[in-house]
Amino acid sequence: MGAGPAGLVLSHLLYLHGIESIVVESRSREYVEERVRAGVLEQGTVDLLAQMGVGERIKKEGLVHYGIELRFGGRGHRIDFQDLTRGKGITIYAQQELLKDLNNARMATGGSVCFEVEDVSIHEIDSSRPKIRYRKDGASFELDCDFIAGCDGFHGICRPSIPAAVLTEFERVYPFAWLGILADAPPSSKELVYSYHERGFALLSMRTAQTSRLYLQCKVDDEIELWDDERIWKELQTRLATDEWKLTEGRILQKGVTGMRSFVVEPMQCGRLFLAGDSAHIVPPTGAKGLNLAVADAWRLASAIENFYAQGRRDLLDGYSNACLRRVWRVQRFSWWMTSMLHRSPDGNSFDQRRQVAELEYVTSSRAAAESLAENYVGLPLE
Ligand code: RFL
Ligand code: PHB
Repeated sequence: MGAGPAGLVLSHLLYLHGIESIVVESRSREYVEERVRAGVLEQGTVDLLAQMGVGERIKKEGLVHYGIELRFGGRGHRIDFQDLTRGKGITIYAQQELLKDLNNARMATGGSVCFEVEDVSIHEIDSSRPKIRYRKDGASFELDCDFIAGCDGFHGICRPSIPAAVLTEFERVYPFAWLGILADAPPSSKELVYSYHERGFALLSMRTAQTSRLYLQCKVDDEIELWDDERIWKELQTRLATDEWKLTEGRILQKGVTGMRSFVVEPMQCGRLFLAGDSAHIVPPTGAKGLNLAVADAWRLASAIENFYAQGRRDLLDGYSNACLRRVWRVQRFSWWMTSMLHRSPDGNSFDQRRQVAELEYVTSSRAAAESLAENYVGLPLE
């Protein structure tokens, strides 16, 4: 269920193992392939995609970075991933480009991705023959499955289809949001810049050599209409300013406000339904982890299903949730930590602000602290 990163990676991995799957998606292919979302791929994600035969365009067009900058007090401090992680890096590549690559790979190998379905529901997940029902073009369909993978994102129907008594939810909603823009302007920095400022957090990222992606901390209930282009650039200029550096402005191509939350549901499975990606967990975007975590779940689920068919083993399926959750909670911790270090909380006081600056000074001056950030940012190994 769901043709996002989790669903498409899982479906293609299953194909490579010789296992048939059908992806059911409520949106159109165009919508999924145009929606602007993530942009940072961990080294392990890039390596996995290359092994799957989906890495060609990423290798050609992706921007490989070996560090990020933390900016505060009007000065930048580089975190050197190459040095701190023995040569690892990240790749900037838009999520919607990855989805195009994955859809093309599924189509080229006879895969079945069914877009624009309606009234999707799942049934009998406790039986050995769970079912998916949906309508498309006015006709009703029922899929008889061995397994259902709930890859339908945070607002999907799979998680709510599990009896509430089975699930425990863990959640934190942050008292601020991100305003994100895509701009027709060459990136003003070679690497990502995470800036802590008294007016709030700002992030400079990019998509290509001609396109910048920038974010500003804003209020949770800020309507996008409040932010005309002039105000956005003025605020970015202020929050990212240093003495000798200049932010290049350009036409704003797209803008939107996103809320920030940390969320985990346990367990990530019930009977023959397995949740993967945002359907089971959400991280605030400050650590750039959501897509990568979705891919890690999909990889683990594919290997558990493969072991079931090839060797009759059930242990990896039974242990799926526990194995995923170990990584999920580590990534939750890192994403929460990056978020709390870099944002101005409306609930915070002067003590919190001094503590944040002390934390930033520690991370940018202690090798041990910088190593911890770098190790998590480039991504923990897929074990
Ligand atoms: P998705 O991508 O939400 O895909 C779920 C799919 O399921 C479909 N669907 C249904 N299909 C059938 N039936 C239903 N009832 C359905 N209900 C929903 C949806 O249409 C959709 O196509 O989940 P998935 O695969 O788990 O992937 C998760 C990632 O998309 C997400 O975590 C990232 O985008 C988060 N994220 C980032 N992650 C990173 O790793 N690095 C980043 O730099 C990064 N930046 C970001 C982000 C997310 C952002 N926003 C907008 C939330 C930046 C932003 C601003
Ligand atoms: C992005 O480029 O969209 C991006 C980069 C880093 C983040 C979040 C989003 O932490």
